[in-house]
Amino acid sequence: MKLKQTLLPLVIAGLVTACIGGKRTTPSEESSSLKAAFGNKFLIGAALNQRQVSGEDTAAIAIAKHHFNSIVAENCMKCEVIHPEENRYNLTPADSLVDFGEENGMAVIGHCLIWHSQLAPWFCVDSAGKNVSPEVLKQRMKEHISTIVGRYKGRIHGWDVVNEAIMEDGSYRKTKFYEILGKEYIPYAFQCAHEADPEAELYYNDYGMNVPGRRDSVAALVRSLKEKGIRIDAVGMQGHMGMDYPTVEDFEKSLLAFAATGAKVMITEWDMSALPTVSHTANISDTAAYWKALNPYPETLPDSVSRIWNARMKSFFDLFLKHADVITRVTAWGISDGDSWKNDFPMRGRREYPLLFDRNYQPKPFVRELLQTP
Ligand code: 9MR
Repeated sequence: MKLKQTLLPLVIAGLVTACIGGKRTTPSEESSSLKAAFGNKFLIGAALNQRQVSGEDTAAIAIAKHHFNSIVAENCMKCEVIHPEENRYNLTPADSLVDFGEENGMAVIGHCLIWHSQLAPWFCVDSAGKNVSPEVLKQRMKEHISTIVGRYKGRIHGWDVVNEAIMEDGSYRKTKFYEILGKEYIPYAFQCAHEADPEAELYYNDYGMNVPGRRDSVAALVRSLKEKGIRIDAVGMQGHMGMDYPTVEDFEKSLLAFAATGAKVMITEWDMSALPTVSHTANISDTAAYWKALNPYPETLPDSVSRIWNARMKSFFDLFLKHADVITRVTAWGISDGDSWKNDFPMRGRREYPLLFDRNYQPKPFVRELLQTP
């Protein structure tokens, strides 16, 4: 935090204005940006958190404006935040996000309407804690979706309608929605979203999409929605990656399998852990040793690791460019390393390095390479 504050004026000065030969220029005139370089291929976006939307994290905001032409809500549109009680909506944070995107000419993405996680506790149960009937759940889903989608009608480019509903083995995740409504909750959610804003794009979004079971089942789901005449525009491949997963080849296979359904593909939550994957079942009985394994680079990322990380990120970006005919958006899950959810996963307080900009808001080497800036 201290470092951020000390560097802030410099960073902002560097990013926002430059003085060349007495003429003040904006960053887009002065240097290349991701959106200038790749905006003709696909939307290029980032997830924003509340500190950014509220304007507190000015350095991140400067990066967002300079480099990205799309934003997505990292948390403020999730059910537990936006609709915490049956008769209470908390729309102010989402309003600010949509205003910010609109003021800056960005495609705003809504995330997410129906998800088992970060679901408000009241949503699927009655006052005694028992599952509500199918009719009541459908009524609640309709009310939730039509209120939120309807509020931003015409202002949101597209919605993650259903998030993370399919397991690795291809079966449906046994969420409350599934328990009460069966598979039909998915087409129903898409239908409600479409009715609330017929112009908005609609997406199915999931992680670990390289896994064959999930790949096949998601492709089948998209086909069945299309056969029913239900709008689905794209499959969101979240793209939470690590140093050892997925392979570019497996990721490409899934990308092509989704494109073969006729839907577009979006890379919706891109980041790559730079830390070794530590298995939950790792046989480390000593807590200190386990913590060290989880948090191996508490000061800085070693050059040797950084080189591999950057090469891997570049390979994936090259893959996205190769398939720019079917990929309509690439979105990073955050702006700079310090903000990433990965610092707290699977344990709080790790030092992670997963995003396109480092803790000092500087572009990583592969980003500079993409922009051909030294
Ligand atoms: O980045 C989000 C983090 O701030 C939240 O605490 C977390 C809660 O589940 O959700 C994170 O975002 C998730 C996204 O909404 C859906 N895909 C997985 C993302 C990382 O967990």
